[in-house]
Amino acid sequence: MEPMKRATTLARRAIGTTSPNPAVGAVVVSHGEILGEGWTQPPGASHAERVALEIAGPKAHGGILYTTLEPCCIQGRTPPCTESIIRSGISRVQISTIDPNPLVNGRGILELRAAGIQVDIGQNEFQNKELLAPYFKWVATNLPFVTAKYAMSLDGKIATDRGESRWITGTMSRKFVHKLRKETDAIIIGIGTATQDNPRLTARDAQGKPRIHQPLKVIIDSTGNLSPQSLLFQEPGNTLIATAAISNDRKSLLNNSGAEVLVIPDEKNWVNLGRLMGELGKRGIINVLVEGGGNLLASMIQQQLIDKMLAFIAPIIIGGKNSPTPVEGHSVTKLIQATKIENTRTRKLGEDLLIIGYPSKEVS
Ligand code: AOF
Ligand code: ZN
Repeated sequence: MEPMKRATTLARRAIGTTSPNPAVGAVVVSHGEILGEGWTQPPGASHAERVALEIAGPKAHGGILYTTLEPCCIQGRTPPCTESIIRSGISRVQISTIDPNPLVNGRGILELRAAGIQVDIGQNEFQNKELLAPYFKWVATNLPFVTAKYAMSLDGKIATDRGESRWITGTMSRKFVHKLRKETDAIIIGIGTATQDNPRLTARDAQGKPRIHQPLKVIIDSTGNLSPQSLLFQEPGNTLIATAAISNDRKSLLNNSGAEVLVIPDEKNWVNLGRLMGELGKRGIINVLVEGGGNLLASMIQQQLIDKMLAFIAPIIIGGKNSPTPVEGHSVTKLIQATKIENTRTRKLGEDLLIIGYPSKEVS
């Protein structure tokens, strides 16, 4: 495999464990041979480049370092990567994307060049920018990158009229969703979904065992109705309940189950979703996955809070006027007002189809 592509593959392994640090991959190559590989370790531990260089050891001298993000030149929780690159005797560095962190932003490149190292920029930039999109957004706005996902039948239903929804999609789609959960810092669902589906909201490995690193579970529950007996309380991972109003009794009941309760009403006395995003961003959450239901998705879309959409479509027909659909809320009155999804692409997952796209944020 081409080394920069390999570095991107390695970076993927780190997603969901490094926030608010970017997930980076690095490869050290000499005479066409891979000598060391690395990916960003959890906050406070080594960056990708350092890991790869340490594995390569003295043989890195004269070699090429491939990295998905510009090496840092700052003393943060860890020493600057530029320092270890210069010390290693690497003669050339291939950088895919420039670090938007104002403390780095091109200075890493200047430092390497000043030390006589050849630096090339831009290889595989498209793929790595997509991988690093949450970090780029968070650095620019202090807000998380929000992905919404839902699974529906070919006729656009997310459950039968009796509420049965397990399972609409096939095993490959469900595995894909577990990968998404592993890669996110927080999962958001509405109280309707929390009550009806009683999900555990945990990221699990291939054997079904909960992973060490769990996303924050966020429940949008305007009136604080979530049952303290919900399955998600019996699973690993922290829970945050966002409400508009809650009695002290309910609040302490939920606190006693281990949940944090955040009271953030908007003018309609619903949960202020924009403020919630701000709060998550402040906590260093850069990646959020919205898993429904229909009312939450409608509000998120209407408030232009979604950055990326994933629609899984299963080749079954459910039928029925009363079977629920992925986005509820209110219909737009004219088609011209519909939210447009841009840059769509598709993937086949077993018999299911996955449509990926980006909601347009232009004002209509
Ligand atoms: C790299 N390689 O793998 C990552 C980088 O507090 P620290 O020391 O971990 O530094 C955090 C900053 O380092 C972060 O804000 C970003 O600019 C950069 N992340 N840089 O060279 C890596 N994760
Ligand atoms: Zn670094």
